[in-house]
Parts: sequence; structure tokens; C-alpha cells
Amino acid sequence: MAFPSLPSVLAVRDVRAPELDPGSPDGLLRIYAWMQFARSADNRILDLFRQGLIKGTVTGGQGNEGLIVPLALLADKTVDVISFSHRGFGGHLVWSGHPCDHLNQYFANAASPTRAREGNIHHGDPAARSLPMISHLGAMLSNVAGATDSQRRLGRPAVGFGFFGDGSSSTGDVHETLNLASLLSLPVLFVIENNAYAYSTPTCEQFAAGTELWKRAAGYGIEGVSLDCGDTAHVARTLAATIEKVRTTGRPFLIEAHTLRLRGHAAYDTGDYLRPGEAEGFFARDPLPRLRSTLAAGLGAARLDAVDAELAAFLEACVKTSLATPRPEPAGMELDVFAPTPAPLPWVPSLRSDPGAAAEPPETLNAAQALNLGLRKILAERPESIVLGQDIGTYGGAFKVTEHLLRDFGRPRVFNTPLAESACTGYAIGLALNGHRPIEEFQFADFATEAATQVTLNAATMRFRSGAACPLVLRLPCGGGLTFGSFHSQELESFLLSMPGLKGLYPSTPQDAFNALLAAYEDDNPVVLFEHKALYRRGRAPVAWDPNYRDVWNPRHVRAGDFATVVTYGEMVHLAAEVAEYFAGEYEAGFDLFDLRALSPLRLDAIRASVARTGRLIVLHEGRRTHGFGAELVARLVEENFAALKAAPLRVGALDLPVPFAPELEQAFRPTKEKLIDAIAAWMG
Ligand SMILES: Cc1ncc(C[n+]2csc(CCOP(=O)(O)OP(=O)(O)O)c2C)c(N)n1
Ligand SMILES: [Mg+2]
Repeated sequence: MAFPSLPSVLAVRDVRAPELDPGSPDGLLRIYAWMQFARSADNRILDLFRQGLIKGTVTGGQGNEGLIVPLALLADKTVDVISFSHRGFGGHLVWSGHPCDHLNQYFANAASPTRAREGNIHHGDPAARSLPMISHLGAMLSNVAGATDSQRRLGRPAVGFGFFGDGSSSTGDVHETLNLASLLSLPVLFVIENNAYAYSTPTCEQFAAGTELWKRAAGYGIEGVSLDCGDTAHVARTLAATIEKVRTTGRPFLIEAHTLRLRGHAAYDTGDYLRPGEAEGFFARDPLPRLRSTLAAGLGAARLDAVDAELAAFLEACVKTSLATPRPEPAGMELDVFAPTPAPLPWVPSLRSDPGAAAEPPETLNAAQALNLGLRKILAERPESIVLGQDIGTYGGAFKVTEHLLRDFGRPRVFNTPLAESACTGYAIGLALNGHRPIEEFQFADFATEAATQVTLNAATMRFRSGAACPLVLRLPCGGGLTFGSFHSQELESFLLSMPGLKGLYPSTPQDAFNALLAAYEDDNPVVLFEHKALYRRGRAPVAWDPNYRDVWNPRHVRAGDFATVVTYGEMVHLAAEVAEYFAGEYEAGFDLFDLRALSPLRLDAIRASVARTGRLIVLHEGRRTHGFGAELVARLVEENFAALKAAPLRVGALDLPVPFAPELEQAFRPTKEKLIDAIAAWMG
């Protein structure tokens, strides 16, 4: 559907510093037009919500325009990176797209930029470096930091813009990201939108620092200032100078902008908690009428009236167009959870990247060495790759998987991160959204819970809601049996992979570890690579360049048998192989054993065919039984094979406990060879 043409006052989306000189009204008039349009559109959206034409809720930006509009106009939209908050509607309008695109988002219609999969202001334009927000406040700052760093690594003089409210300033992500940005010296302008309230909670109930949040900057070793947003000309000039400073120094900067919330928190909020007269005080500080009268004094009221009339007519034309757009179709939603698989990368066909080594013999490696070799190959051949994690630099990682990578590839491609899993993962997401391909090592899989929002809600849903690819490899040293206790031994596959949009590989051999790393790397989705710690050094095996490395996305048929189908993965593959040997010898019962390898997406055809043939199914995994991965496997394998079954499936996993510490307790907790033999024998009996 054709969109109405933009009126001439909205034709330009930039303001440059010289246009803000006193005496030249052009810049300020443009700022006024966009502020006025944003205000009217926000108010109109509220009306449309009240009429039931917009669903969910709307969090208006009324009162925030005096900050966000000049900032968006001053940014260099050809290189800069931004993620607007839920008060940034005016910024969205300026940054990219047509106002109808933004209205389509609110109407959640067939032309919505999120394909109606996300509501109200949860959109962006990743291709134009406007990163779409998720609800979890504070979470977007690290994404901006990563994408800005990506731009700088590509030689572009970008500045990033990240926003958080007074309320959001209490989140851990804000602290983690400010520290990270300062540490890595990233040119990000962090802006606190302090409107004195977080929903209904005033700042005095949120923190003791009153209105001096900007002073936190000193704690991160960066500059900070407080900015009152009452006088738009002053705001614009301050922002222009600050953006220039960040662009040239390459250092982060913190602005505490004192903005306003002229409506309740969201459409349903009547603001009953405000003190008497407080709302009137907000309206008295509103910068929009103040800017209008300043301009009218110079240009004449009739000129401003004409601008307002033109904007109002344009807005109505946009609303009409967007309202006439068809409703979205559910078809295709499931196909969009994952980005399509791209063509294989042009790897040098050898384990190492020396082009002369194509015919090299296999090397005998343990899994840690195979992974190290895989990382080397990626770093040597793929300039967009970046390896990060705690202690992965000089120390070589807690399990020495990254040994000597820093020495051989140098910073900034290989570097230690602070203990900030959430911000570091968010930063990796930002890198990925801008074309880099980060590989992040979690010191132990257990610490991925610290990054649960970034992994499961942000990265995993990115493709579905924004269409953008988010190619990340998250390496998770997992599993128990090593007396590491509850917080260094867990199997988190069902916890993580129950969320849509994550792929998961769990190799059990050095060859598969090497192949899985390459396959995960070249995938356009976030891939969790589960690396069982006990397998890192369990023994060496031949590892060769395997042109079919992508087969790791399919189960491996480990041994053939007719009596029962056994499905497992990870360290349990080795245990199951020993147990299969035992039953073949003692009971003459042959097990058809599969190593699943890929836990998401599941490709079960070969295993289904096996179950149809054997009529018996054993599922084994190291993690807990309840809500364990085996529940999903049994359900999927049985629902289509029920008639073929000769026995109820057997599901073996750990006890439903936190991982206990002492070796005796841990062995009682997790599947062991003896317990598996007993369980199968009882089941057979
Ligand atoms: C991490 C997180 N916790 C809770 C919420 C629910 N919530 C949405 S907006 C909001 C208030 C945010 O206050 P502030 O950061 O000051 O932004 P404002 O709405 O005032 O612009 C809350 C609590 C959320 N979105 N994210
Ligand atoms: Mg607030």
C-alpha cells in the first residue's frame, strides 16, 4: 500500500551542529516539526488504543521528545547504532522508515516491521542499526555496545546510543555494560531518561542518589553530566557537542537527562499516585510549547500554525493508510524461528589452515585439543570471528581450550571479559547483529543463568521478531561426575532449549567436537555448544578434516542392534556403549545406539525408524529426569510409534536434586554404568 508523501518539514532527518547557531532557525524548526509530529502521533496512538484499534498497551513518549528528537536528528544515521527505549517513539520516527511503518507496528498488521510478532514500541530496524528492544529494561545497552564496537572494528566512526530510565538504572545490566564499555573503550553515549518515576515508584524509593545519577560515571572512569531538557536549543547544542566528543575520543559518556512523563506509565495508568499539583508541574516544564513560542517569536505564529496543520493532515493520512492494511497471517511463523542455513563457508579443507596441508593425516587429539584446533581454524580463516570469555586470554581458559589463541591471534580478536555474563553476551549479540561472529566461552555452563535473558529472550527470539540473523556460538563446559558441586556441574540443555530460537549441539567425541564448532560457527542462529568437561581429556582419538562436518546436525549411529533403540548424548554415549557391550555379551540383546549430537533442532527420523524396528526405546541422559530432555525425546519418539512398541519406554536420568558435592553422593545422583545395567535388566525382566 502506497504511503502518503512526507511533508517538506519532515523531509530532512538530520540536523548538523552549525544549524543550531542562534540566529539560524532552520535546525530548531526541523527539531520542532519532528517533536510536534511525535507528540501528535503518540497522542493519536493513545486514542486509537482507547478505541480498541491498538492492542496490548502503549507507553507514550510524551515529554521525552525534547531529548530523543534532537538526539536522533543529530546522530549520523549512516554509521551510528541506537536502541530506543519505550519512551523513544519520536526517535524511531526520525531514524528510519516511514511513519506508516511505525503505525503498522502499533496496529500489528500484515505490514508491521516485526510482522506483528511484537507489539507497540518493540521494533527497530536492525539493518539501519536501530536495535529492537525487548521488555527487559537495561538489556539493550550491551547490544548497542557490541554493535558499536563492531562498527569501529570495521573502520566506521560510529557512536552508539543506549537509553535507560531512572528505574532501569538499578538493573545489573546497566552496571555491567557501563563497566564493559569503559573497559573496552567503546564510543557509546549512555543516556539516562530520568523522568522521576519508574511506573508508579518515585526516584526517592528507588535509590539514595536523588537526581545525581550522572555522578555514577566517575565510578566507571568516564565523564558524565546532568542535562535539563526544558530548553530544546540548549539540549540540542549540548548533545551535538557530546556526540562529537564521543566520536572523536572513542570513550563512553553518561548523560543524565531530566525528562518528563506527561502521561501515566502506560495507557492504562491514571497516575493516581502523583502528589497534588505534580502533574501540572510536569506540564509547566514541557519543552514543546516553549520551543514553539520561541520559534513563533522569530518566524511568526502563522508559520508555526501552518506547520502544525500540515503535520496534522499528514498524520491522519498515515493513520488512514495503516488502518486499511490487512491483518497478519499466522502462516510461516514456525519457519521463522530459525534463520535459514547458509551455504557452507569456504574452509581450507584441512584441520589446520595451511593451504598446503590438504592431504594431512588425522591427528590424535582429545576433545579440548580438537576444540582448540577448531577455534584456531576459525580465527585464521574468518576475519569476522571474535573469541571472548573469562580467563580465555593468557590463561587459556579454565579448561585450557583457548590456550595460546591470544598469543597467536592477539587482541582485540581474543580477549578476557569481566565477570559480567549478561552484558558480555549482550555485547556479543550486538557484534553478531552487525556482521561479526562471536564465540563466547562461559567458564562453566552453570553461569549461563546469569545471561539467561540475553540468551533465551534476546538472542533466541531475534530472528522471529526482527528478521535479523544473530550468529553466536555459546560454548558451555557442562556436566558432572567431577566433584564440582551444584554450581559447576549442571546439564542445562532442557532449561535453555525449551526456549524457541536456540540451536544446540552436544558432541561426544573429539572429531564431533571439531565438526560441531565449525557447524555452529557458520550457522546464522545462536548455537549453544555443550562441552562435557569430563570429555575434554577423556582420551585421544583421530581427528581429521571432514568435508561432511555438517552431519553433526544429525544423530550418529554408534552401533547396530535389534533388541532396543538407545538414544543418548554427551558423556552418556560412552557409558551407553559400554552397557550395550555388556548386554550383547551377557544377554545376547543387541542395542541400536544413537548419539543424538544435535539437541535442537531435533532430527529424529533415523531413530524413529529404529524404534519402529526394535519396538523398544531407552532414553538416557545425565541431567535430571523431571522436565529433563528425555521427556521430550520419549514423547516425540512414542507419539508416532506407539503401535510398534513392545514395552513401555525406559527413561534414565539423574535424580531430581541439585547436583550434590561428595563423590559418593554425586555418583548416587547421576547415571552410572552399574545403575544403568540394573535399570535396563529390571526393565527387560
Ligand atoms: C527488568 C525489568 N523489570 C521490570 C519491568 C516492568 N517495567 C516496565 S517499565 C517499568 C518502569 C521503568 O521505569 P524507568 O526505567 O524509569 O522508565 P520509564 O518508564 O519511567 O521511562 C517497569 C518496572 C521491565 N520491563 N524490565
Ligand atoms: Mg522513569
